[in-house]
Amino acid sequence: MTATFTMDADWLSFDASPTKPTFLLPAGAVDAHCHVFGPGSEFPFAPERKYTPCDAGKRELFKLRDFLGFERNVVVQATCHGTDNSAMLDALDAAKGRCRGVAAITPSISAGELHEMHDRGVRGVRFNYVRRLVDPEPDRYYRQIVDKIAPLGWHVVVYFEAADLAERRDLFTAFETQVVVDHLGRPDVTKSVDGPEFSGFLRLMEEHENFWAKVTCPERLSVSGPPDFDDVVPFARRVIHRFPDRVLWGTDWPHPNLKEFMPDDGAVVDFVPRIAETQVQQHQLLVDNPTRLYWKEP
Ligand code: 0GY
Repeated sequence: MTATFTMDADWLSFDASPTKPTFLLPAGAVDAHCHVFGPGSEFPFAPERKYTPCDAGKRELFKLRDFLGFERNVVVQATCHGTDNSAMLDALDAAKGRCRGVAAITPSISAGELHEMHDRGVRGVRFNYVRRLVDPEPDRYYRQIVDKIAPLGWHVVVYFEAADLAERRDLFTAFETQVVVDHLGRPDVTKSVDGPEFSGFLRLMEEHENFWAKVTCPERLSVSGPPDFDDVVPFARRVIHRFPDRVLWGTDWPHPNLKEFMPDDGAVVDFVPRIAETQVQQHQLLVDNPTRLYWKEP
């Protein structure tokens, strides 16, 4: 029997008619943070999920990729699919080399399953510590996974709230893989960019050359809000300026769990030149860095 799902009553669906960005993406640009949701009838959502989204499958993702001017995507497994990576892997297969994936796995995964995922384009795993999305596991759970993926040259993507970094710092810095921090480590942008909290994050990147940051999701981090997200700009600029070869960028389409408004993905792309101010920075952010992390064999 085909599963049917009803999206949450307060779910905001992605904008199906975005505007064309004014910013012309460089050739080879990668949307390095996006998701696929279902469709639920084909790829059922996980029983343990904390939200039920709208369907947002690979066809819509590829249509958006072409419309905005990206060449490639990195599809990050979303928590609504738990550790069943089928929808993400199906998108990778369909994209024929133009998509890489970041999976969610358990420590019991076999070497055979990992190698199959690698062949299909997976290059990392995501550890999510955001409690409204998952119930985090004990540290040894994540260490066991890292031991399994490190030999494949995969990296770890970590998603956490800024206030939780102190508690996880020792765990993360012990990982010998590359470590990519989602959404600038979710800073409180009402605080100073020079304040102790964000300085601590910058120090983490300074002291650990295997750490990368996604300078993504102004719409999630901003308190001043749309259309300009001005309060996020100094945080993103600071990271790009200090670590130009360790930053990634993506749309975060289909923008899960936004409750107030849904961004226009054309405007999302137009945010890039506000945070990466030179053509050199833009090329590193959109082309060189994601290509190195996801398309080059280690
Ligand atoms: C994001 C952010 C969110 C959701 C997820 O996997 C997810 O469910 O990542 C969020 O709600 O903050 O990166 O898409």
